[in-house]
Amino acid sequence: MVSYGAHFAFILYFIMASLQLAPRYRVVPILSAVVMASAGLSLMREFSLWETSYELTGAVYTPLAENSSFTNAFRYGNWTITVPILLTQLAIAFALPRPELHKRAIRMIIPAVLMIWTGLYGQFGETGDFSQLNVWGVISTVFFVWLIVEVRGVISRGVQTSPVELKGWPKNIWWYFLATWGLYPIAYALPQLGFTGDVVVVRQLLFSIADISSKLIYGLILSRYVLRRSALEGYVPAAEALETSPLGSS
Ligand code: RET
Repeated sequence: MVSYGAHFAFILYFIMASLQLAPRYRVVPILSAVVMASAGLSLMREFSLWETSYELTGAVYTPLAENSSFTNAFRYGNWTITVPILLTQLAIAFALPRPELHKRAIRMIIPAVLMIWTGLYGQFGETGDFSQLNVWGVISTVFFVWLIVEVRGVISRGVQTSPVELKGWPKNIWWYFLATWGLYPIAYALPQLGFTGDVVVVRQLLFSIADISSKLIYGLILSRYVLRRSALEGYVPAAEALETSPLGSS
């Protein structure tokens, strides 16, 4: 509930933030608003599915009925939409020239989608023996490593294209990316990591922390970066321009 509430609320923030930006950067927070809407709807669906699948008895969640099942598969479906957007946003924020932007976005999206779909298949194998979970988890991780290499390339270009004052930003975004995207494979592997507690509950907690970090806070960071970049490149938002003009202040 915290997750989808936060995602829906920030749609407004990102739309408003776009108004402060030079036209070439406006699409960065707008894409965050799209991600917020898409993830919010998917998480709301996940929440209602949870409610029809489990009941809190004492301190533990127990399945409500034999024929009701809970699945995280909707999340993976949703990532297929949000992950390509999150990656493309990065290349747009770093103002890569258009042909390079397209090339780099596609080179990130291919391993990302393969990572998600192989993981989606693997996560159905977490009951019984863990061989399906493990084999497809490893295959998915290979695509993740490929994706990390591509993202590293975009980050390096970001350092090159950023104004001197902002060169530290892409480097920090890189560490932030690794720390937050790295939470997803941990949540996936919980049963195999020997975790014996309430796996379904702890996994929802991890996914929620990861979602708020990799979409919402990531969007905030990118918006602040393009806001600074836009100002350094000489853009003055319309309202401010009016306030500081002789006409506006008289
Ligand atoms: C899976 C399967 C196990 C191996 C790996 C995985 C990685 C998933 C990631 C997901 C990122 C999702 C994001 C969603 C935002 O909307 C598929 C769990 C490596 C990195 C950022």
